[in-house]
Amino acid sequence: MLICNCLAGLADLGFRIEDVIEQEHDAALGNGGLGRLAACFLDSLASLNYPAWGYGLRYRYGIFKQEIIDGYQVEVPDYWLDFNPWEFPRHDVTVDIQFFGHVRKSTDENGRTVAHWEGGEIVKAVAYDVPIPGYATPSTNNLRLWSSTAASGEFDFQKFNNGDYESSVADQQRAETISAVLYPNDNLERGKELRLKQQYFWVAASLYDIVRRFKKSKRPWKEFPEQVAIQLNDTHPTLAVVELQRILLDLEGLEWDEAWNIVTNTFGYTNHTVLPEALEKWSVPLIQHLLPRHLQIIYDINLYFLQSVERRFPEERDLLGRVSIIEESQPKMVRMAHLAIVGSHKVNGVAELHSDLIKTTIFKDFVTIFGPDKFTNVTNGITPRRWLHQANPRLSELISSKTGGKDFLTDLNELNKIELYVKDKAFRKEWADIKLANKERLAKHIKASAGVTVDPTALFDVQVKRIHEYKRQQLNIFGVIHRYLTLKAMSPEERKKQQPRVSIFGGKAAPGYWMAKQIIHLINSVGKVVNNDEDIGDLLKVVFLEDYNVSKAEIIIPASDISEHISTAGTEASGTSNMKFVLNGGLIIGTCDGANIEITREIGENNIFLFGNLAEDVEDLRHAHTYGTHEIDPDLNRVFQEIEKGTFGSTQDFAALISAVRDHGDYYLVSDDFHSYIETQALVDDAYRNQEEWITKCITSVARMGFFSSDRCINEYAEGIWNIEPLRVEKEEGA
Ligand code: CR1
Repeated sequence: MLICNCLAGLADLGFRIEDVIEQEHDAALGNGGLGRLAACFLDSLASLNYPAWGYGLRYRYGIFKQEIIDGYQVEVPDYWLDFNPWEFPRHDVTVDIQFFGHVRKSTDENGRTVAHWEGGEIVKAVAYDVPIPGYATPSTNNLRLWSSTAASGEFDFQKFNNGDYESSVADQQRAETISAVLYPNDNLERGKELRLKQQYFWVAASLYDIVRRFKKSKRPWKEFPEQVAIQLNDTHPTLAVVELQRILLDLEGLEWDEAWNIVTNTFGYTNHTVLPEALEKWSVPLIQHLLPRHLQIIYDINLYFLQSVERRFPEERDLLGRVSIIEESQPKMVRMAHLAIVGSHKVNGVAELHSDLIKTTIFKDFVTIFGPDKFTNVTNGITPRRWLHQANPRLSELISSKTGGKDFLTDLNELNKIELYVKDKAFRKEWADIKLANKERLAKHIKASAGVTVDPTALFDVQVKRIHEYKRQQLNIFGVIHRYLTLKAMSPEERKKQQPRVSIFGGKAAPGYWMAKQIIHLINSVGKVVNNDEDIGDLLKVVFLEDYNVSKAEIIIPASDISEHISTAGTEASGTSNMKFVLNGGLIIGTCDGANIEITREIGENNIFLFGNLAEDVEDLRHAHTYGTHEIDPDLNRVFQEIEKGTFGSTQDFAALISAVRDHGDYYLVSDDFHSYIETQALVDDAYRNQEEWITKCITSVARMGFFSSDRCINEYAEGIWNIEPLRVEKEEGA
């Protein structure tokens, strides 16, 4: 009903709804899978009627806009907030946040030492609320984003009138800097003071909000963990553990043990990566300077923790150093993951392999200390509302016609009903038509944005995600070059028998990640040569789509035949686009990594193209590269020689990509996996030629994807970690 009214209302005003929708800007709040997972979770929480809020920072400049100029990535600021009709400024909801200063201790009337954090500076946090409506329910949750401003809210008129214009606005500007910009790294941490300021600003404002709401209920503090669950989405908000302990201890007057019991029963911690360069550490002097009281509390948490470990494991002297929250380096560092584990009652990974890996590698000692029950797995999921219904309306419609309505959008296991139609001619025809239409739409987009003409009947091979060496876009582009060389060496007759392919790439490189930027440059350079080679024609096209984001994903994902999830085994915690691609009727070529493994288990190994070494072999292979001989795969060597000949232009730019594999230990095992990658890509070509079989694989896979709904995932968090139940809400009619 509502949508009809909107259509009619807009028409009266002389607008088309499509044009109005086009005006909406993607939220620029995240880098990659971590943020997008949170967005799926918010959708599920509201749709399942869980009373839950999201908290974050209202970045003035979120993730940058990517332009490709002469084959290179150029970063441009994205003014996403200039038009954002979804946010509600809440000037009535503000919190004063303190930084710097010093700690004074006093003794109260009971002889108890009380800490007072004094001095320093105050910055004001202002709430901006973004409503999160659930699907087919009146429930609407809230995403509260904090924006920073000077505590006075206006600049110093005294200074201004005295002609000191510059310093009159300086305070305001310094305060606003805190929420000004999102650090654009995915899976990489750099210990910058401003980032630590952002983290504390965000968690302090959010906790103040949560505590204020709890105090209104007038319940005793011991009930706090029954009323409130806080999930740490990676370690970035871990200071919340310390902040809650500070509130309970210094402001509410609780004893240490009572407070700590409340804290640890409130928090849960989700680990999203095992990459060492992504594990957060903050220097002790930096925390001391910015948050002097918090550093004292961190030291106390660590002291009591290490004392308890020592009591239980008196013989194991090394253990204390390994699990300590403080790393005894120069300077000393606070290990945020250790703090998050010690401060939480549950720790989870995001796919089975990943959850096993954290238990046996980076957090092994903590399993010994806390026991295995503290560690659990919650495999990631995606919302079918956005990633099927919205992104692929025709497929959603077809599924709905066979499953008896839209129930599959709230119970994704309903998808299994379509397996009954796998042999149904009309169903298969409509299925194939939808895929072709989606590919035609993408072909148009490719023409408009990259200027390349592609044949929509070719096999569309897609890798879209952040550019990172561990995700191995370099393996993909080396494979593309190998394909090009193989085609070039063929006679025209032989070429005619080959499966035409369009290799589509998209993704942003962190501005400071030089190697990732070289990968983008190589992809574009290869495209330039291949796409203009008349011998090759439509047999191979290589496209880099600029500025990959959620809106582009909604066009790209439904148009994929095969998508690439080819990280070095053990490095991709889960991946979530793998789920989106399969749900949209595309197959996967992938390594035994992250959620690929569970996708295989669900859809069947005949419906996925797996290749490469296993996680359990990675350590030995790396060791062999360093200490033994490292023979580069001969096909890969041919690729390297071609690049070095200058076939794709500037050899200098690409030298580092080659030497990372050939001379510097090949940390990501590109050479080790190259042969099986190429062989498996040949299997993909063969399989695609048999369209009937291919469509059967696609339909079967979609039918078996029910497990990967973020609704299942959120229910697991609710039951296993938060101990909350959904509210009973009348279902909305006609949704
Ligand atoms: C992982 O790299 C996972 C998402 C969401 C990322 C990716 O494999 O799907 O998290 N990790 O769980 C991350 O961003 C900081 O860590």
